[in-house]
Amino acid sequence: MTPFMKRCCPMVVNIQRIPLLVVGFLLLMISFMPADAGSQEPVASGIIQVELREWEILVDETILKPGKVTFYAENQGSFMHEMVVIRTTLSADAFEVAGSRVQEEVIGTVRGEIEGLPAGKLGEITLDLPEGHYVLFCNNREKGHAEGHYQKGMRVSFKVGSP
Ligand SMILES: [Cu+2]
Repeated sequence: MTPFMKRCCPMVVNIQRIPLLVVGFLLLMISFMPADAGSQEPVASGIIQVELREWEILVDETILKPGKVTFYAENQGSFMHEMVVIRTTLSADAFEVAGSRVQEEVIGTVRGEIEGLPAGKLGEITLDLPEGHYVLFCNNREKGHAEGHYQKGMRVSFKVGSP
């Protein structure tokens, strides 16, 4: 068998697979079509991506459907961080602080947290969240720093329920 023949045979097989490829492509197209483009509906995925760094927390979704929500957090900074999920009526920048740390039990209900996430590491947690206003924040502090991570800006709001 010549090298050409060897290359030729897989092509014959590929031609027979074309109808399957077309069906697969169409299914892919349908799955990417937005159900209701431009609306402010809560996202259905129940997944929220979180980036932690000095000194901010970024999220890719700010409105989620009630129920199971999985947080994928990545520490993109160079300090150790954490991610506390709290349900509270207070805005993200209005928390009571004592000794450069947020008084978690005073400001709302802690629903869960990823503790001690080292620089460059990923953390994951799934929580069952009822409707409400939530804040993600980091409650770490550095020795010798007057302000804790929360005070330096590591906090962000999100909502569970209708916009
Ligand atoms: Cu932090």
